[in-house]
Amino acid sequence: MTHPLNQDNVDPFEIAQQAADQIRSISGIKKHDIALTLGSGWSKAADLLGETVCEIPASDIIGFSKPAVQGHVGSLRSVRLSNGKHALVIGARTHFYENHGVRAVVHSVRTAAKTGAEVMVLTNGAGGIQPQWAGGAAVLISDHINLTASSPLEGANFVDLTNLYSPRLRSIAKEVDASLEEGVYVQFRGPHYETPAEVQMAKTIGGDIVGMSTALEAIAARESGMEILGMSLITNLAAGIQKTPLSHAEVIEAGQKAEARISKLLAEIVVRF
Ligand code: 8IG
Repeated sequence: MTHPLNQDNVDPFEIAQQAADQIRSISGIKKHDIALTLGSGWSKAADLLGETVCEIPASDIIGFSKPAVQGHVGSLRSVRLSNGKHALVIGARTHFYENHGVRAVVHSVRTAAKTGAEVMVLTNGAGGIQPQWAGGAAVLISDHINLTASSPLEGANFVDLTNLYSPRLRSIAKEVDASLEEGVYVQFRGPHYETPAEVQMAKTIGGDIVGMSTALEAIAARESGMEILGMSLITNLAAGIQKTPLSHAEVIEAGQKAEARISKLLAEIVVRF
């Protein structure tokens, strides 16, 4: 874990402040109101949200490491919404399985908070445990179960996680699309997908969605005082729920098919925040 955020005497909030200062000076936008992390299948939303003020390679900003996975885009965009608010669109996610440490995983969220964002929208591609979500459903995250055995919080920092995924923001999403369903997101470490037995465990403990992101980021967003909306694109049914083996290619293809529809939905939701 030679990531700069993990070096001795480094304060991750100080690095996030420096990153936010860089974004402010490059974009010329004093305050971003909303931040969105776009996971697999959601990238097109960046174009539909509004007018792009500027696009910054994430590697130009302190603390951001290069994306490891094909299908993940590595840039930060400042977008002006039609309601005049400014959104910071994060197309560069560091996953826990990359082993850069949990500080690197949540750096984008902490940076977003330092740019002024009060709302954090976390999206992902994920596996579905509910069979009715086959074929690219977008699902609101109602709560999560963190199976990473890690936390972005350091020291005796006892942050409350009740209503972590904002009931207010979820109800705005349902005003846009009343057919949106909700589910409990279970974050596994990955990068392997689950065994069918692990999926049955996730179901038994109350999970509806399995993935490799989001929960750790949501915890950091709550610590920073942001309101959180979480949405999963179900690109595949979880192992054992679907009868065929999972493949990354299948996931990418399902994401591409759903992208225009879910991106439009997300753009319509965010402009109401
Ligand atoms: I896309 O089935 C996608 N990401 N853990 N399980 C986990 N992560 C995922 C899955 C899945 N599909």
